Amino acid sequence: MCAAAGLVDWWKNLKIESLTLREIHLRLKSSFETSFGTIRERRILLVEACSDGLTGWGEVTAGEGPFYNSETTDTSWSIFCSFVAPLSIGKDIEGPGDLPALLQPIRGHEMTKAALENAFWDIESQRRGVPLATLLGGTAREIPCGVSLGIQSEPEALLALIEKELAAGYQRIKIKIKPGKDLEFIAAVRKRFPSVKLMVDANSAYRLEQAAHLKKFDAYDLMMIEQPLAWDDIFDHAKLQAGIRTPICLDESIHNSHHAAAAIELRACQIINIKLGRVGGHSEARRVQDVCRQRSIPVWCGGMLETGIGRAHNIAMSSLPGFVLPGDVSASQRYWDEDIIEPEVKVSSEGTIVVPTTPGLGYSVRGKRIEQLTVRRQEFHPNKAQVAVEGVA
Ligand code: OSB
Ligand code: MG
Repeated sequence: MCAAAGLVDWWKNLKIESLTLREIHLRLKSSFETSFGTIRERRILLVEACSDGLTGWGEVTAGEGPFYNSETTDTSWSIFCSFVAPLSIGKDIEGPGDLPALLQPIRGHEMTKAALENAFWDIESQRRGVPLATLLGGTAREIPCGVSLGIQSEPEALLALIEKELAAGYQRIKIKIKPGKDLEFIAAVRKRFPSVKLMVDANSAYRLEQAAHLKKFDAYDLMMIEQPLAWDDIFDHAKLQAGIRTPICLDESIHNSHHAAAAIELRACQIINIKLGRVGGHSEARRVQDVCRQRSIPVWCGGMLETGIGRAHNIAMSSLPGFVLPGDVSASQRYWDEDIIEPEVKVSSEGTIVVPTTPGLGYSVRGKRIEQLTVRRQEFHPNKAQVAVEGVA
């Protein structure tokens, strides 16, 4: 825990006084199947940062295995302990916007770095006494929400799920697809729900050679197809987009604003999904949003089955003006029996989440519950870390 709060002088530098990394285990209410595998038991890393008597929280959005991107819970633990904490602990920064430069020597590992930076955006928001959304440049009072539905065994099961989510108010439906689990499902959904906002997410399950097959999706008035081709590709997506009408949305391939500019200029996509972890934190996420807005490319906020901490950061980010499409940010109750924040994230009957107006995350973090869920923890303080840095530098 942090030392007691003193005078909060936001114009002064922030010192990175202590960091705590925790792994918590949390079971999803129901398993989530994508083209790369099925997820049920989540192993999630949380970063708790202290500065000026204030506490900030960030979440590492890496998966348990390297199947969405190359990061995992365990690689993130290792990179955080060996590199992120030693590079940052004890340092003075003007604000969280300085963290990307501080962590710049570490290549990749965006989700690990994002958790630290986002924790400091939480702190900065508190010490300035402004809501996190406002601090980031957000203006929306509520954000439009969609749901992401995992691959089901039969179209009937998917239709039942969609029925339920539409009744709850969600504004758009995303369904996960993979070869063999695509057209039949899309056709069934379109037939039952002729006017619903519908999109599909392939998580890199197809190859350019399957363009003729993907072109058949054009008949179903999809808002977009998300990441049909390889996780690290932009070029083939441009070739695919030239031959299909359904707009392509990139997720996995966009790690920074430079990638976004390149993908847009190459016409590899018409929409971009921004995930805070994937792009390395709020600073870069805002830049991706800027690049897209300048080029009239709509963006929306993706999800990574986050706890309330990651979800609160997603809500704040989604209030930025470029986020014009419903995102994958939905109610806590869809994921967890009990979240780790209070109150839980709730969605209105119009399918929106109200953006909090209090400083910080806008939700309180349930410390005791986190303690109960913790399976390992590591603390970092300036003096100890300097020893660790010697072996690293
Ligand atoms: O591609 O958007 C994705 C979950 C895990 C990994 C990748 C993705 C997803 C989701 C879930 O679609 C979105 C959510 O509800 O958090
Ligand atoms: Mg996706």
